[in-house]
Amino acid sequence: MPSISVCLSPRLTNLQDFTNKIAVVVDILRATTTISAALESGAASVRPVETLEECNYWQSKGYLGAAERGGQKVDGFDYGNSPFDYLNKNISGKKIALTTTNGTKTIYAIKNADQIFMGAFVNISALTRVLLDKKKDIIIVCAGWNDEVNLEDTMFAGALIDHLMHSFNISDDPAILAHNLFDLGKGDMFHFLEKSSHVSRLLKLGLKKDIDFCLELDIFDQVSVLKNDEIMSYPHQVDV
Ligand code: 3SL
Repeated sequence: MPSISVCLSPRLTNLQDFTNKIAVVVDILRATTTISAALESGAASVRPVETLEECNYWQSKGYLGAAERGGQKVDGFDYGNSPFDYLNKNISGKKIALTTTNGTKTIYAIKNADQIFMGAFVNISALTRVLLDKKKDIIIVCAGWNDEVNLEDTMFAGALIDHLMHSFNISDDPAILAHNLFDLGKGDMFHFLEKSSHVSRLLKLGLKKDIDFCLELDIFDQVSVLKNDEIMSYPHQVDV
């Protein structure tokens, strides 16, 4: 059986060997959820970039520029990091360059993985189907906040393990911890996460609607995968 393990912070990725493995990046609030929303709304791709300067560069090349710092949209860019910036918007066929505080940089912390998928509650069952089909070792990488562990990404790691555990060996303590955490909180995820640092931060910014959306299960059938430095919808790709 293939194995599934969890890396609780991008700071810990140097302890992992991603060779011949699939990485699943998770930034539930909100980057990996927002990427799914943008692709579901018809965007051609989302290019994750680390800095505002890079995002500016791609914007000057015709991409839509999307930038978030500290939970807020950065002035001078087309969009921020709310899923509602993209849902039901006229972005069909558009390429987006996105930089966020933790999510996009986490993608760059992963070296040599076979493939890098994005994880989100909004498409967890579709992602599960792809991962079951691949039958490869998986490392779920949580974006956390400023290299610290956070509750919501760990909780998602536990939920994904719950979906996969009958076909995968749980192979490390962070995976056991994540699964136990999910078990504790799954009955009412918002209530369980309410006092967590990023939920508090987003609530102060008036973004409860975003949190509720990011905790919804399976509203999309789309799966996001990184290919040639851009994130695209997996089922619509050739030769992945
Ligand atoms: O940290 C990140 O990458 C963001 O997803 C944070 S926020 O939800 O946009 O504030």
